[in-house]
Amino acid sequence: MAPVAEKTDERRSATVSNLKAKLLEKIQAHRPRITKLVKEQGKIVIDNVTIDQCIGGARDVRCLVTDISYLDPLEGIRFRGKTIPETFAALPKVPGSEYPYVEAHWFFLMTGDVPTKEEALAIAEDFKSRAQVPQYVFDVLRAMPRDTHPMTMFSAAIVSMQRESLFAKRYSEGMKKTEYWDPMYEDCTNLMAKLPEIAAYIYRMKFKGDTPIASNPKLDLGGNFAHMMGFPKPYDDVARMYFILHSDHESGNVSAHATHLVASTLSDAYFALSAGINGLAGPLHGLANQEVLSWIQDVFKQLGGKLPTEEELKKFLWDTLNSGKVIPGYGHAVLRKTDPRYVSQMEFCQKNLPDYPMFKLVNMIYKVAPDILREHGKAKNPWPNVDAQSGVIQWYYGLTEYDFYTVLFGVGRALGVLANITWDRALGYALERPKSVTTDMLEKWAAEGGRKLA
Ligand code: NMX
Ligand code: MLT
Repeated sequence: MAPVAEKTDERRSATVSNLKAKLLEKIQAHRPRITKLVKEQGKIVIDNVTIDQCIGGARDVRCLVTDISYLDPLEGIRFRGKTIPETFAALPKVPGSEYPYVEAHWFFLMTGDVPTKEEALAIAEDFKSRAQVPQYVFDVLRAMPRDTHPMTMFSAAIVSMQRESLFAKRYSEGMKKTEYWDPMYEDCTNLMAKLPEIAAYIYRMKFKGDTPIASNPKLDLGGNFAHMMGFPKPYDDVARMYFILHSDHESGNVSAHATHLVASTLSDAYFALSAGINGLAGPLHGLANQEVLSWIQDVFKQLGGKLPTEEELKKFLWDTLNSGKVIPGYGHAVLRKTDPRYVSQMEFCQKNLPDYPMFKLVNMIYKVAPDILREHGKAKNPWPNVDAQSGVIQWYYGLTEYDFYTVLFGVGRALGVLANITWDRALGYALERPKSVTTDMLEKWAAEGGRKLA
């Protein structure tokens, strides 16, 4: 039986949904595995670090743990052991929709168990009871210059709610380490429930003449998001697909890592997620999806609005590379094949918008870009990533303000990183603090053929 101190203190969520009780069971079963690994097997070597990894962004160094997703370079992402098609097939679907409840994916990422439809609906109810965004968040957003980037607004809105943190409150009152996960879970769930409305508010305020649409509590998260954005069906399914696809990509990507790093100081979820969103806002990470769209628009502009020939496209790609820019949406730090998230969206396009010129152009790029990148000889992975395809779908359904695309990525990414930091606190993961060295040291160790390990 759970010790009294571990009983969940937010009765509301325990009564509405069984997720928290399940999570506690899972946490209690998992803790002894971590204790054993650290105490009995802690000195077993699992990796070593070379000078180019030290200078080159720690690529491929195994020094983070997560059980929520794993990224195989050749296969792509698995959420809790399931591929993308397996995940979509397993999770309960919203009636009349081809895609699952986002709320079901939250349950799945948190616990590793596929929820029943009733469990998914209970999460949807729980989210609704937490969804009201404080008025001061809207006031903060309205006080910002209207030309502020939507990612800046999104990050500011998140951090502005830090005063709501139950984790910070409970920590200042003095709580046991074994209890940390509980208010962290509460903060993460409260945040996740509010993010869709915050994102939609930013969109409508900034791009739709300041005409926010009130939430419809009868709808699931994806359906309500589409409603608040002002887009008719099937945008609800686009939202569900998009949020699930972008949810998690193991722990080393910048948004997940930044969230984890900040949370490792026992900063609360509001500080941590805002940091992760700031990382996502970089063009080498989540902002690439807006870059892809502006780049594709340039292709059309330069060619007078028509589809290019293969030769014209090849020249455009080479011009991009020769001007010192990257081909946005191509390459990856881990993947060494076409991103299955790209494939999943490609299949959606083939079914729903097969003749759309922009989709045709994306396919043409897919045909020529890998060979060009190989010939260029720099990128280790010449294949497309998630961002190469996602903007086209948004554009087709009327979301043409591509500055907003990374906010969509951010709402989806929150599912994974918030589940991760809940588990970080449950398993007592340490303050993250890798060791740095100087260039002199690297040169000395290089001359000696390697650093002498004790
Ligand atoms: N176009 C041109 N050059 C590239 C590309 C590309 N798409 N991808 C990698 N390179 C270059 C890279 O700039 C580097 O050049 P240099 O040696 O001059 O610094 C070289 O190839 C080696 O880089 P890699 O080891 O292949 O890639 P890395 O792990 O450093 O970076 C990305 C991964 C994703 C940042 C990189 O492939 C890239 O910049 N891609 C374009 C931007 C993009 O699509 N980002 C989105 C990633 C997914 N996401 O959503 O986060
Ligand atoms: C992601 O989804 O986070 C990106 O593909 C980047 C990464 O995994 O490094």
